[in-house]
Amino acid sequence: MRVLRRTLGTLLVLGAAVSCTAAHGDDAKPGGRRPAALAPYDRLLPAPASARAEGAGYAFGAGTVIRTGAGSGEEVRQVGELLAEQLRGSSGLPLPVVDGQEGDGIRLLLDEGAQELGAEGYRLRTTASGVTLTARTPAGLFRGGQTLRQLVPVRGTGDVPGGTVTDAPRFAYRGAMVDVARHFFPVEQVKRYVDQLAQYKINTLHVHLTDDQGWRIAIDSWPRLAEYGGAGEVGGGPGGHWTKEEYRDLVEYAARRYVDVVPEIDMPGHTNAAQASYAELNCDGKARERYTGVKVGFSSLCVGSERTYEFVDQVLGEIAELTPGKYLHIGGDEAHATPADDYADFMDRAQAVVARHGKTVVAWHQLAQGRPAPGAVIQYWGHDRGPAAEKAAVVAAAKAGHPLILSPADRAYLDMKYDTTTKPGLTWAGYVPVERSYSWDPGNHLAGAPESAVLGVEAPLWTETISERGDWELMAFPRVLGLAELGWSPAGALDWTSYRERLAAQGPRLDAQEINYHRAPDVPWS
Ligand code: NGO
Repeated sequence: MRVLRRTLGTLLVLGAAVSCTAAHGDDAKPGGRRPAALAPYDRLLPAPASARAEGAGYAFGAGTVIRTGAGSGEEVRQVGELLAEQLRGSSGLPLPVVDGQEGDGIRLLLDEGAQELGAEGYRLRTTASGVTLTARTPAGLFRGGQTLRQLVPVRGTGDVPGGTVTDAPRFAYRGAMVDVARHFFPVEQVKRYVDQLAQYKINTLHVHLTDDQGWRIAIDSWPRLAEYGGAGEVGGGPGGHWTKEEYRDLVEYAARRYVDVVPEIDMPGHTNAAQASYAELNCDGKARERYTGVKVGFSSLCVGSERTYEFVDQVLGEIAELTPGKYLHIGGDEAHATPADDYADFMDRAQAVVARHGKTVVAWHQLAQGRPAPGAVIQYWGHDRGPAAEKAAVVAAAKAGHPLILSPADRAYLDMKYDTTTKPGLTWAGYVPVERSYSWDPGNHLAGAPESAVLGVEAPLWTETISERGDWELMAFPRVLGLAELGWSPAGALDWTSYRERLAAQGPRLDAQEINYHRAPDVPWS
């Protein structure tokens, strides 16, 4: 399967290269030929494992219905309803969802025996009589539906060209993170992002819920965390927090799009908001002032106090209870105010708490220099010029069997400025233009870490400098699409020259969705 996929990926890249040559005589922009000229199956983003145009197409129009197999169950029906809703939005068609596979239209077919498609893969086949999506799971049908959205016109109706896509992800974990602690954002904004991400097959949303500047999730046993610790943010704005109802609603909304929500409670540093809310969390018994600046590394829970571990247990218990997914992120980054031995002791106990609540730990890569518990997932956020000792510890952890999530700050951090002209953002990991954020291979990025240890990739959006939706989208788009492709597409399909054309072809789609994306000069937007 792997070899087959690699070959197919190469074919696809070859296809793109051939089209490029053919376009030389065109009135192409310096960056390449006009993206609109790319054939629909060459335009897909993320690039599928294999795609071939062949035969007659299907006229997607007023008569189109969506068929979910009789007896395939409520979940497939829901996938059909959601796909209908999404396609109605762009086409204006009625698109009723009906039972039964007989007849023309868009058919969703669950085939539990299709082992080769895995947990999220799908096959999409278009002929004159319709489009058939086949998958082993409802998640696979949903992912295939997102591919179909890219094969229909951005607006209105028209032909879906004949052809076949057979597709499955390279990595199981394809994430994006949002920091709602530095600046508060309502759940509605996060849902909008989930929709934007799910269409590019991202399957995990990591929410950074707590930091020095704010605590954003209600905890019943420690109510002042959100009520007091949440009432502020960077720059002195009012802040805010999510109720448990709002959080559950977000989790459910994301789940319907096959996006898993991973909550993060950052510890033992990045805890000033908690220490301001409760005096007893401080070794000197004195509550801290709320903090509205952007410094890091100054706060620490009181590692020697048993009360701290009651806090950790109760908070993580309530968070675990809100979390259907298996992962719970406990931060662990930049605990500069916690001595190294204390850090390792604290993280031992915090990891044990996570296990007791039935979840798997995810932590930032500093945990690798402590004592990661068996199975703990390490999230690497270093960069090319970062300390060798840190990288070595991450590589050693990977070799010892710890899965890795890769978020190299000089590639995957969406809060790094693109270039000198970018208004929001930071530069501590350097500028990250679109090409740089795309041009790396997660399979061999960390020299010495085996590809088999790589669970996937994640694009974090930190919000020290981001307080409104426009800037959020400007920083995330289009770079997050590149991360989506790095997580999904076979290694053989990763190619900047082909990618930037496919990315340019997404422009009208991003426009239609009113996404405020950066018109990066290295991409030949039409
Ligand atoms: C670091 C730091 C965060 C900052 C971010 C800004 C990690 C894991 N800890 O990343 O607190 O917000 O950089 O880019």
